[in-house]
Order: sequence, then C-alpha cells, then structure tokens
Amino acid sequence: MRGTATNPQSLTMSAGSEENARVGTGVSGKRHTLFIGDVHGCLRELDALLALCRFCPDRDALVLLGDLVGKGPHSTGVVDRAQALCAQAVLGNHDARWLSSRRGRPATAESGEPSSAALAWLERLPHILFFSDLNLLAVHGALNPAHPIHAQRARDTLYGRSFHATSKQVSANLDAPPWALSWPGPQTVLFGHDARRGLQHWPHALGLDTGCVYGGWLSAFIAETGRFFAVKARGCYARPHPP
Ligand SMILES: [Mn+2]
Repeated sequence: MRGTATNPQSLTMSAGSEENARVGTGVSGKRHTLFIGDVHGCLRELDALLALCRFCPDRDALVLLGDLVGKGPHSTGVVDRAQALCAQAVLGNHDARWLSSRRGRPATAESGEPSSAALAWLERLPHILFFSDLNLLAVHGALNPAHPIHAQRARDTLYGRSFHATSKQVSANLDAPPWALSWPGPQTVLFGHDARRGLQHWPHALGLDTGCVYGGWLSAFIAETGRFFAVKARGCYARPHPP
C-alpha cells in the first residue's frame, strides 16, 4: 500500500499498471460536504452548480470525483477554481492523461496552458479519499468489491466500470453489471466516470457522472442532508464514445 503520502513520481506507474491505489484522508466536519461528478472542463456549469447549492468555501467542503479536465472548454479554469475553493479531489483517468501529456514541458503563460502550481496540485491527488466521520469513500472509476480499501488497484480506480463476479475482476467496459451493485459497504462510495449509466443509486454507492460534457447534467450530492442537485449543461462539448 502506498498510504496517504503523495509521491509525484508514482503517478506514471500507477496510472496504467498493477500499482496499488493511493488512499488519502478526506476532510469534512464543515456545514456541508458537497460531492460533484465529472466536471470535464465545464467551468460555467460548475459555478452554476455551486451557486445552486449555496456553496460557501468558508463553511462547506467541496469534493470533486475526478476528471476535472479534458473534453470540455475550460480545463485549466476548473483546476484553478478547485484550488481557489480549497477543493479535495480524486484523480480521474483524464486528469492522469493530462498530467502525463504535460509532464516535462516547460511552464508557459499562454492562455489554456496550466500553471506549474495547477499541475503540482493535480499530481498530488489520491486515487481514493476516505471520509471516516461521514463513513464515505470517494473514487473516480471503481473499487473492486472483492478487495479491501488498502488493496485496490490504481487502474481500477481510474478506468473501472463493471465487475465480473466469477473472475472477481473489474473491467473498464459495460460488459458486466456495475461494480457499485456489488460493493458491500460498510462505507458508501461516491464515484463518477460512468456517464452512460448516468445517475446510479445503489445500497452502498452513488454514481454522479451525469454526462455534463456531453450536454447532460452536472450533479452534486450533499452528504449531511442526503440531497441531490443538478444543473443542465449549457452546451454539448463532446460526443460520447459509442457503447
Ligand atoms: Mn473518467
């Protein structure tokens, strides 16, 4: 297990190998803890959703479920906004790809180019966040229901969508039931990454990727109240992959 330490050098290996996922400690204890699904550069929708939830950075905590960047119009703006709001987040597959494509390139001040501070922030994100006082976990893709938290694979947390009960393997495709259906708890897991299945409400898991970047909705869940909020996308910024 890699533990809660954040090691930038580990990211390349963990993104596509058998490396264990990094588990971070989530911080709550404020008035509301707001979990938001895949933003994918949809900054205007993120701001609208925060306003709808009456989010106040001094009183509330914000948790982004990965894929802050990619596909949409304002990836850099979303990372900057996340930092400005002291958001917590887990790493998504597009965040990992964005990082690897920019690693080693000199920082520039050109518009659209992420600052070195933004890259450093993304690079430190864990794959899993554990909120002990809320009894919640946050992950972008999947957790393998057959394994404990400390033995999850980074690849599953980035890409996973389905769980094959016979082989006890997570897959990235829709070729088996959703992994979240088999998640036994006791912690409830909040996750994203599965826009094709949309909002998912299982006994011990909530899927919040409602396809904003594809012209769908950006969705939020407030842990303390159990309420959902959503705003409609202001455009269709990308075409979904065919099933
Ligand atoms: Mn994703």
